[in-house]
Formats: sequence, structure tokens, C-alpha cells
Amino acid sequence: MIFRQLFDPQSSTYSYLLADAEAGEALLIDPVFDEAPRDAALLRELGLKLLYTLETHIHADHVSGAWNLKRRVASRIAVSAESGAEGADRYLKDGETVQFGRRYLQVCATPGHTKGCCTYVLDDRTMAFTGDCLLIRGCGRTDFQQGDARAMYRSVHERIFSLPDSCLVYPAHDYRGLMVSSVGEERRFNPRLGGELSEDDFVGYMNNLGLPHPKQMDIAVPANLKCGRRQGAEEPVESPDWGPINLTFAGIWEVQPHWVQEHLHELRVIDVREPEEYDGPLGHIPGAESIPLGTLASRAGEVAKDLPLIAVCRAGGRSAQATVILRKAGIERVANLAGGMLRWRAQHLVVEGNRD
Ligand SMILES: N[C@@H](CCC(=O)N[C@@H](CS)C(=O)NCC(=O)O)C(=O)O
Ligand SMILES: [Fe+2]
Repeated sequence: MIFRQLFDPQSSTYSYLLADAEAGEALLIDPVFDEAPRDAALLRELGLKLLYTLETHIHADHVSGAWNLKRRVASRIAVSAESGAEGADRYLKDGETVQFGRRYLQVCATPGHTKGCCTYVLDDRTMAFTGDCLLIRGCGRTDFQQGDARAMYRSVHERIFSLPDSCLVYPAHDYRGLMVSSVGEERRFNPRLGGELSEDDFVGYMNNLGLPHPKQMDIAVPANLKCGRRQGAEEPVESPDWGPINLTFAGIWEVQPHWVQEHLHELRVIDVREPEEYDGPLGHIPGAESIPLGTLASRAGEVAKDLPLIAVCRAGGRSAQATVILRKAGIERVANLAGGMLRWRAQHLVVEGNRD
């Protein structure tokens, strides 16, 4: 099984990718709207088909990535039937399972933070995705969105603490950077819900949290009641208009060699290898301008901006850094040639100055 914990620093949200590697099928729990390009890149690079995005609840602090991913990678949207959200492809009920390849998640209703909260438990009960119900040494607040401290106490004790002690707990947020806990650990050490603390102790604690409302609440809740369909975001996916440029999971805008060859006359190619490599055995792309990487930052001003720029090096590493330098210099239409001259040559594309 493939498992990735992904973090959105703006809202301190964790998203979780689970996939059956052999079947190539994936689920993504609690995606974040603005992280959809990153998530789509990871799916593409790992060769995974995203079957469903799943929400643990209607988030109040960030817009869900469910709808944004649906329009990018044609995933379906699953939310709890109790959530009140409209526009989902599937409404989940307690006990139901969501399959990916030969694995599945089981839906476990854990209301309290919101009425429709659920925890997703992996088939072998080794992992539980608790949303904002049980957090690491904490729990979600219960003072808005039909929050109910008594319901939360029961959800945690009856539904989560009844899982094996070794079951790992993965929450939707952590504001201190903690990443994972376990049922046994939280049963003993959770300062609100663990040890001998009673339901009344818990309610007393929760009634005195005194937290300000999340800053994004007025934007997030209405959008999430439409599965993350943000107002004004009706247009197709925003992407560079000058070519088939992909953002990698590493955060680099990249373009494939064949397209570059076919469009050489409408591009400016910057070769950032050393001069002896430019004139070396691999040759260079016809018309490529030689600006070694070490001099690029100081020479970025002399690069003509009339055409989009393609950065090239031997294998695509130094030129990736070149795109970062050029973007920092304010040039937006720039992409890295994937695989560099090595892939260019392997695909028998046109070169000049080569010695073989
Ligand atoms: N400062 C954060 C607050 C986020 C917040 O209130 N988070 C909720 C989950 S949606 C919560 O339950 N927090 C628990 C806590 O902070 O202890 C923001 O403005 O977004
Ligand atoms: Fe929440």
C-alpha cells in the first residue's frame, strides 16, 4: 500500500493519500483547494488514479480540494450523508466501506466537532483518520457547526478508543507540527479525553476553550457545503496559456521534449550548461543561447522576454534551478526541459554542434 501524509502550512491541515500500488487506485482524505496542483502532480508521478476524495467533515478553516481535484483528475467526491453538503457523488453512511484496489476504508460516524464528522478506519484497523474529532493530545472544538461536546466524548470513547491500542491516529490538523499518534497513547495521555476523565470533566474543559473563530470561516463553510466549489472558480483549471506545461510535485514547471522541438520557432531556449558542455559531445538545441547557471542570476536582465523560455541542461537538474532563478527575476513564461539533453538525444530530436 502507498501512504502519504501531506501538509498545508496555511491552515495546518493534513491530507492523506492511500493507494493500492498494484491496482493503481487511490483515495485522498481531506484535500485542500490550493494544494490541488501539488496533489494532482503526486498522483501523476506515482501513476495513480484518484477514485474518490473523502471529507472527514465540513471544514471551517479552509476550502476543500474535492471539487478542484474533480475538475483536474476526474475524481469523485464522497462526503458523509450527515454533512449537509450538496454536489457530492457519493453520500457515506456509518459502517459503509470505500474500496481502493484490494483495500478499503470503513466509515465510522464520530459526531461532536460537527454533526456530520466521520473517522475513516483502514480495513486491518492499523490506521484511523480521525478528522477534527480526536487530535494528537487534543480534540476539535465543539463551539460551532452543531458542535456537541457530549457527542464528541461518546464518539471518542465508543468509536475510536475501541480500536486496537496499536491503531495509528492521523488527525486533520495539528498546530504544533505533531504528525501521528496511536489509540493506546491517546487513551492514556490525552489531556481532555484520556485517563480517568469523565464526560462532565470533558464538557467543562470544552466550554472554556475560548478560541476565536477560524479566520477563513465565512469563505470556507459556504464553499465546503458545495464540496469546495469556490465562488468565481467556475472556469476551467487555470494553467499556462503558452504550452502544455506541468507542475511537478517538486514544484518545477516542466515541458516535454517533443513539444519543444515542434515549437522551437516560438520559444527561446536557454542552455545553462558550462561552455565546454554546450560545445561538447551531446551538442545543443539549434538556436539555444548559452548562459551557464552560475552567471544566470546576474544576467537574467539581458534575457529577451518576447517568447517563453525553456531552460536546458544535461539531465534537467541544473535547468530546474534555472527556472527558479528566472521566475525570481520576474519572468513567468518559463519551463524546464524534462530530462535535459540526455532525454532529447535519446528521443533522437534535432541537435547542432554535436561531434558524433
Ligand atoms: N487559527 C485557526 C483556528 C483553527 C480552528 O479553530 N480549528 C478547529 C478545527 S476546524 C479546531 O477545532 N481547533 C482546535 C484547537 O485549536 O484546539 C484558524 O484561524 O484557522
Ligand atoms: Fe474542522
